[in-house]
Amino acid sequence: MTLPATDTTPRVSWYATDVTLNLPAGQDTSLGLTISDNPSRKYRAEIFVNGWDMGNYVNYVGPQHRFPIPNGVLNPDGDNDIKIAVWNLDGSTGGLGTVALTNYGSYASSLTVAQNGSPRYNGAKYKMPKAPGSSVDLQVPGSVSPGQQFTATATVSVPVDGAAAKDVTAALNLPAGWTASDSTPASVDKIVGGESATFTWSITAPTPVAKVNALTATATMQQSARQTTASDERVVGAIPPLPPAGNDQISDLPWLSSTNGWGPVERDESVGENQPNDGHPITINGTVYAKGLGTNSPSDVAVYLGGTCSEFTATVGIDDEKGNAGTVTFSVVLDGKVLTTTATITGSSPAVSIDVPVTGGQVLDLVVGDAGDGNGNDHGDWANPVVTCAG
Ligand SMILES: [Ca+2]
Ligand SMILES: [Ca+2]
Repeated sequence: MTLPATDTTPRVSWYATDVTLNLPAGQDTSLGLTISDNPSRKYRAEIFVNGWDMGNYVNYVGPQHRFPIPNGVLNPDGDNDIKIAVWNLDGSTGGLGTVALTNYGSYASSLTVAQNGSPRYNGAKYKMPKAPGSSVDLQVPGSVSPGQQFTATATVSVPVDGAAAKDVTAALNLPAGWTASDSTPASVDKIVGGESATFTWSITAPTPVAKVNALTATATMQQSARQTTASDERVVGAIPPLPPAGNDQISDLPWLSSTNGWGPVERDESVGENQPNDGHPITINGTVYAKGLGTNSPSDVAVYLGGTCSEFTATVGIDDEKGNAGTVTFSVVLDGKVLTTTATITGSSPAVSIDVPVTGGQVLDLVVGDAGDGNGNDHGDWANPVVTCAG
């Protein structure tokens, strides 16, 4: 087997050869294709035999240098077409190296294997899809508040070489509870190639509004005497409600998210066991607190402040339900920035007061860490965690 040349230019090169075999009848002979080269040369190769992809060779990595070619792919008594696509990874050390057919051995056998023709190229299957005759671009806010009213626009465009669109209308598909005005305009007589038209709606989000809302605009038109459509979908998120004006207990507010090391974070009770609502009154060193969060490290409660709050205060410690056991740290994080972290607090530590400004912050995270020694007995309590907000 010979190669015409070694081409080291940085591109894909195809190496092709025909091999006529006349292997002895009545024997099962196994052949493979072996590529050998200096591993400092940087290229990859895809190996095809009789149209079948036999594998990918990476000269500078290996480890595979031998690619068996099963009978049924290889024709032992006739012509074989071997093609190797090589792409060089730099401008000087490309391939291809030495390529050889290797005999793995012959065994007397009555076995005969039928040839399996590879699938031919299917021009219809792989042809480029037809360019769409029109497109829609829907514009809506990324997220909205409950009950918020906003304007949505859908721009319908016809490509430069597209057929003119006539009698164009546009409709919105909204999630349950959302309402929209009729479109302005109600319809457009004609959009010629290279032009566009914009439809607008006044939309009102429901109260409450779901976290994820898919809105779709679909334009319907006549193009080349046929009715065609084009559409665009956008996802609108929800802005959580702002904390009410005054001093708000975190356990009375909705949370953006919460994570906990043992069951869920509990509201106004200790974490207890790993089921919801199985805790006890929050108690730190004999003092009982009616309000607060019962956690087990590692824990994180995220609350939306929306830039309307000024101060966060809390009293923290390990709940008495674990005696003197447990070691934790408490951190207050505002928009990803740590405002304060306590020293390690143990089950016998006194309660610790936290008081930090949160002015202008959007998202508050109350984080309980395991103090580096695992989370056994780490029943951290946030007693009276309060944000002071303008509403
Ligand atoms: Ca629990
Ligand atoms: Ca711990």
